[in-house]
Amino acid sequence: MTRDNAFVVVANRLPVDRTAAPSGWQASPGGLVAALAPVLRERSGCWVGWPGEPDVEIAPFEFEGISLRPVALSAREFEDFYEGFSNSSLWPLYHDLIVAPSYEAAWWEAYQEVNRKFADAAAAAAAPGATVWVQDYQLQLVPGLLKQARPDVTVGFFLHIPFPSPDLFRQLPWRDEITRGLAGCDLIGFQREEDERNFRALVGPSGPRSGTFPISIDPQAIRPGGQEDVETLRERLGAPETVMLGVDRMDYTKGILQRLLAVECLLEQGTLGRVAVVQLTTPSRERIEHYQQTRREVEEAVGRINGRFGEVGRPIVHYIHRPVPKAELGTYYRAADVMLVTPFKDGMNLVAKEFVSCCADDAALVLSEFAGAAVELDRAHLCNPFDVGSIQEAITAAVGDHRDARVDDMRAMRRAVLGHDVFDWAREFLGAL
Ligand code: ADQ
Repeated sequence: MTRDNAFVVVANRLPVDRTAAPSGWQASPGGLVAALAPVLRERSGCWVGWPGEPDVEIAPFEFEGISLRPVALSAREFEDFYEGFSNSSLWPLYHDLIVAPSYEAAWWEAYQEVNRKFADAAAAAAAPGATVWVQDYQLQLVPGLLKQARPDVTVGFFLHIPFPSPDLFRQLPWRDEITRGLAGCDLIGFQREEDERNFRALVGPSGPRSGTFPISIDPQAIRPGGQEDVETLRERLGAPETVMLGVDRMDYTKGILQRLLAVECLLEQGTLGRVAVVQLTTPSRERIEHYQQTRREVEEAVGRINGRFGEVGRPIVHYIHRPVPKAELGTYYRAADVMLVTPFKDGMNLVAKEFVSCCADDAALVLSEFAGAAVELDRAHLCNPFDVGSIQEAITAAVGDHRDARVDDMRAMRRAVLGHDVFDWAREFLGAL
């Protein structure tokens, strides 16, 4: 590897997945790569990340004009660094303990080793005086390690998930090491001002420079479905009066069960009219027990609701547990009357923004006040997902809202989303850096 890249992105995953296609790789869908691809191409940049398969060494390669530098991880490293420390310690801690985090010394060891590997790969790729942009909670030690090895580079870091209050953060047995790792940044970016305030309260005025940069979507990546596809979909759902939609990774932070419980209560009361609920769920982190439990609870609720209120050939909840192609997602968004986004805590929640960019003018968004997106989408039907009654009220208001009122609110929110897309986000962060 030569030090010839003026711009380096460091992320847990490379923006590609293995496929049977001749090149062997396909682009993994995601706003981050869309936003960064132009910058990478312009500034002879490269992307450092894990290729998604354990125990394989893959040489650097080009993909669609972007230079990719794979970091090899063993199966053991993946388990302890990714499933262990990243997703069983940091993820629940940073999402305010929705489930209890586990803290294991062996996971911490692996987190340090793997962060060292990423930092070494970035140091080897960066040209003198390069800009390096490190992404997310899996790589919080990289800025410090990189700055030590390469004081000449400018290091930015963006945290895609919330940053907890100092009271919670101090639980972490390795809190000092993590703050020292982040102290290597020239700029650290957060989704919401509240996250930035939590961080500042922890590190004080002498910590690294910080800013709030709410992430957004690539509006070209998900386009609203056409009228014909939308009508076909609504027919297939039994031409209900109201189509409600949920689109999530299967994660306990997303509050999928709670929204189903709210729907169940409303069905009991008989106030919903003829309704179909579509819940599209992508499998996620399936080897972690809390994720298995979340899936069991969601599937039990789907079965119970359909058993109680569905008809043969006409369930209430249409549940899919596999990824839906982006091209189809736009049809679901366009066909939905009411979108249900009810996370207990979420850095931003791009699903809410995707929906707002694609939906009909008279559609409505039920949105958790604990999603980062609620800051900008404050004309949604906001709810407290810890209170099933509050979700019920928001759904009732969304379904019954006066058509004209909704149109104004939805158009205003769409202007906000389209007026600040993921390209603006990247430009603003890099400008500040
Ligand atoms: P996530 O927790 O993964 O991201 P989110 O922001 O909603 O959450 O992004 C999910 C993406 O996956 C969306 O683009 C969505 O279209 C797609 N997706 C979800 N379910 C799908 C399904 N069933 N089929 C197909 N596609 C599906 C983390 C943080 C968020 C933050 C983002 C970006 O947790 O808070 O907004 O990073 O910073």
